[in-house]
Amino acid sequence: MKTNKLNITSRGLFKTGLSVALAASVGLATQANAAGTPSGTTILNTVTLDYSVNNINQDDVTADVDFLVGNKVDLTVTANDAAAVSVTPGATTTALAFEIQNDGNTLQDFVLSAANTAGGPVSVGSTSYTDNADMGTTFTYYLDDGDDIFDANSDTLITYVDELAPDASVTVFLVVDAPSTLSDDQYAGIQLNVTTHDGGAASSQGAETTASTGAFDRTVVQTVLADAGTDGVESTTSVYHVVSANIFIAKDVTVKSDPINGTTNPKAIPGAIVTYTIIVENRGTVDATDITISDNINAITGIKDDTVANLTVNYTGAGTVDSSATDAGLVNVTITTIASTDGTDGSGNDYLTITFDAEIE
Ligand SMILES: [Ca+2]
Ligand SMILES: [Ca+2]
Ligand SMILES: [Ca+2]
Ligand SMILES: [Ca+2]
Repeated sequence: MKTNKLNITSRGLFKTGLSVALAASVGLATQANAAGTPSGTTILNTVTLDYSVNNINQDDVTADVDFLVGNKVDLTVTANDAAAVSVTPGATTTALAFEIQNDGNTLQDFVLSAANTAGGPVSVGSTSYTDNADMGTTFTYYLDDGDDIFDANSDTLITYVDELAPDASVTVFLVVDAPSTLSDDQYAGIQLNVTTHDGGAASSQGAETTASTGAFDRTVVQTVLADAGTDGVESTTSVYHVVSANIFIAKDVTVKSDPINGTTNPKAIPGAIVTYTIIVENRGTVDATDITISDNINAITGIKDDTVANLTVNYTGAGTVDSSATDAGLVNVTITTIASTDGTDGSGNDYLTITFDAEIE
């Protein structure tokens, strides 16, 4: 006859009454399925030998052996965003979301690091993009408070995930500055690296978890790195999509009249009236707001002071246009909004022209 016993060290659960053990073990059994038997569990096996002498049954003889279940390290790191995350140049609080799951059978700490990906294809989920930009290099991480929404006030700034139980997972946000030099429609990939560390103490980062070397020792909790690459490190990528206004501006000049030729083939001689034309268009994917266009005509050598006239703004888009020629020398045009590109250059609600006249000195 042979019996097997399962004792879990540091837990009194299975030593308590049957009804209590059954009720409590439902949740435990579900939780323990994927990761397997928790590390540190003592598995005790007793062999029993029954025999007789001269047909008289003798006392059973037994022998025990036990061993400790080892630490099988495994983890999964996934990007939570379904597609590239839009970011504005200069933004400092745009987050990427990741899920970190402890697939091992031991409570662990998981240390976070990240880097920009350097060109080429980069994916978030099943969507691939071409990396052609970099974000900043200072990465910060936040542990989500459970609502799956990044909020620097309610989520917790961390450098590692502390004490993640077997089969448990957490949502972590990565935040990095978007340089102001980024331009519309660029993509910047980020690789998040998660390194397995010992749980150590709560609120304290344990040492990096390493594989046990040498022969099996049934009295020691030995460690095997069971993740891909057997290094205790898993990584994944996510992607920022830079979205911005892309303001095109150009300036041109024609001669309207001169004192000799009038308006017939006039030339740019002293006393002539010139017409300046300024073209502005938003060729980017996001509205531009609070636009101010200023042109200090009185500061131009060769143009007579205070001769600006016929200031005209042609704009069919939404938003307020305010224009003035203060002291007839300083052209100021302010516009509340220029819409994102309509895909056609030189026309549309994303396009405006400013014209005004001035006299050559
Ligand atoms: Ca890059
Ligand atoms: Ca949150
Ligand atoms: Ca810890
Ligand atoms: Ca257009």
